[in-house]
Amino acid sequence: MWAAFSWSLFSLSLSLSLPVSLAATSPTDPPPPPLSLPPPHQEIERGASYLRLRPDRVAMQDATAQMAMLQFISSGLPRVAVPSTFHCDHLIEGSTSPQEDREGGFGAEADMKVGLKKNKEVFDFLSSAGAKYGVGFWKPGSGIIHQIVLENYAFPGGLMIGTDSHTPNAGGLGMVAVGVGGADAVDVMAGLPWELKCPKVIGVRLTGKMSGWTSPKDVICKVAGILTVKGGTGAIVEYFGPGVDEVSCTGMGTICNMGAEIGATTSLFPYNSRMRSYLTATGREGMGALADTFSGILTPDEGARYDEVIEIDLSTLEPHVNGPFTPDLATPISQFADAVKRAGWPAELKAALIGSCTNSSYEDMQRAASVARQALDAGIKSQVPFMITPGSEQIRATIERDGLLEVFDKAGGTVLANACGPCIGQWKRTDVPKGEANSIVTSYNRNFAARNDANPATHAFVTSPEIVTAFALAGDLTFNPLADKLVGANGEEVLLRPPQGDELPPRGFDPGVDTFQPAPEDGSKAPPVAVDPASTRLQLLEPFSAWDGKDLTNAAVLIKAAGKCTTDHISMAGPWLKFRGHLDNISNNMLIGATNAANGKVNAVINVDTGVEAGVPDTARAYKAAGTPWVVVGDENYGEGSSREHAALEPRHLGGRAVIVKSFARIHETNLKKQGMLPLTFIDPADYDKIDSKDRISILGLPPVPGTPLTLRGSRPDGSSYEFPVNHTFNDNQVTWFVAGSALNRMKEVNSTK
Ligand code: MIC
Ligand code: SF4
Repeated sequence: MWAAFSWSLFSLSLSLSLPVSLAATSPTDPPPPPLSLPPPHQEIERGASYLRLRPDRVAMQDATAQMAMLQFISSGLPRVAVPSTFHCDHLIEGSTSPQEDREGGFGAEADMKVGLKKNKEVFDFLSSAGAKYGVGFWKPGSGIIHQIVLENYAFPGGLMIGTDSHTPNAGGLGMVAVGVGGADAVDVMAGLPWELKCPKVIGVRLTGKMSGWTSPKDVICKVAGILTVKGGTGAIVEYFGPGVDEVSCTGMGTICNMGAEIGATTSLFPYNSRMRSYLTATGREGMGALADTFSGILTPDEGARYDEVIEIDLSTLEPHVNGPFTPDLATPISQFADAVKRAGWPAELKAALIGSCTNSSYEDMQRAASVARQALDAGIKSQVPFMITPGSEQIRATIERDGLLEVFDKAGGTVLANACGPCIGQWKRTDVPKGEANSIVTSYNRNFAARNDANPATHAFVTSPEIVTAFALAGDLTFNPLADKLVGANGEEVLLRPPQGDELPPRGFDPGVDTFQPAPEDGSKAPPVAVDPASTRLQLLEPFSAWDGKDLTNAAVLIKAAGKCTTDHISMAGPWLKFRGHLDNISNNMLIGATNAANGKVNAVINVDTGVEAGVPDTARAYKAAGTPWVVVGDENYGEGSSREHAALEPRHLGGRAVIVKSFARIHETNLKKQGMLPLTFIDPADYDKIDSKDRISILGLPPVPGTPLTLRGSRPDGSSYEFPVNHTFNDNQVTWFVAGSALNRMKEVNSTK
């Protein structure tokens, strides 16, 4: 594995002025010809040059893997070129109260039964595609992609991509791990170099020592508050300084995981003894020994050059609670009760949820259980539904063996399946009607409106598992566990002691049930992968048409979106996850969460051809049928959040041509380019105000020429018009995707000439 080491990043160090930060160095053993280098002697410029990299591995979760695999199948290639895995985690729904379809049961076992039945077709598809094309298959129940990767595949100095925005979780083990759309994964699985704009490097210098209630989660909650949801865009966030060694390996994973919430390309920690212990505990002693011998190049040089440095003193860092509705609204716990009262957020807590890929380590679970145990001793139980999601079967089995699950159970907790569940809106919640304002608190990472339970009035807050547990016991968000007391069964007041937890299980990990299906050496004998043409869940892809060679003229503005427009607004998850393998069906959710700037409503736009008001997907379909091209106009950080390429495929499928916004989130911008769309940005953000949704838009100067803006011309209904330049970030290679109609079309063109 080390021979395929990420020499690709190493090559950066050749061009960047030394000494370099860790993000720009990685060992090579020995380096193959560095594909990532531009022609000899050309400088690599952070934030500007495109790198062509060779990742060591690809990981895909079930909700994004379907589309990635459908694209891979249509490329006609026989087998993936790099080690790759599927993880069945997003499609299992979690229930927290008795449900009819679960024969009156709820929780892990009941949910798994229903999940397996409901998603059989998709799991069978992934399992058979894995066998045919050489992709390892982690069965439903095995756990959440990032936890499995950390436990099995991540290694210091490696480079991987994953079709999920929280792939950077592996940075906790010193791996450069980047979240991408499915089309990027297809490139890598096809053996092509993977293209990435050379990131800038933001350094976060940690000093001091954490204690008491403060945990790694608070580091990233604090960083999110400083950098905001777009502050990490185009950057690797690299942690360094003496405080780094105070954080456990899984804690570093938590910090890197939630770097996705600030839009960072990835986050990374230098190799240290905490990683070494984790490698040993997860059965990778040999890898640890090897990493030791390379430690010099897995740690930053003295005086490394960072583009920006943030200082965090762990000794004074308070626990933080972030939210509601955005992960960068960070409030220290000492000020949180006031913030709740001042903002009028519902103080009564309705549900508390711990676990997920972000926070389900052994240490997390022990610290949460240590809080619950103290409450139990005082006769106090959770005041609200309290859910625990183990990140993997290994974690579940280990915390069961060590008695932690019993503690949670006695405190009134429900253990959910080893899967994403409520984190991705797969939550069969019945206690609060849709539209009713209420508060929930989770140890997850994202809290956009409607994400967990499809209720836009739910105020979701994110914090550490131990603070979530304390809130669950109080049932009230104005409770500060560091200062306020609970009342025990005997009427006596109890002040909770700070949580305790072992970094790693003293008795070692219990692997639990074996849930992995390796890919056979030779897939050619495996049966072909069948997709039923009548299926509502899976649909083979039709290639998009090539560019017609003309400028885009007189396009309608399908929607001018106002404010936050994340991938959850563009292609909602939850109930729509079931259509992730069927482009036409999932397109019925396109932009239904976005707010129309013209009327302040969601999913209500005027068709400018007919004057009829209808839902966004219906209107798009009407334009497509009438041959009217359309564009989307949007605000800042458009496409923030998930890596889901459906947010780009859907507009392309329904006849969209361009998305013109103030700024993009990285993965979404790439996804749009890959599918043959034009992602464009206003050079002057005030130009956003010039466009009215009744105008007709032309984009002149196509195809895009690298480095040269395009021209946007708007024609108003009264016959007047306006013009301004708009930026794009296409490079020469990406222009070929636009011309061919998609990156996949281009790949096929190139393959056919070989
Ligand atoms: C998420 O956390 O938003 C998800 C669900 O894991 C997504 C992937 C998806 O939409 O399938 C992500 O983060 O990329
Ligand atoms: Fe799953 Fe949530 Fe992690 Fe995304 S953030 S991979 S939905 S657990």
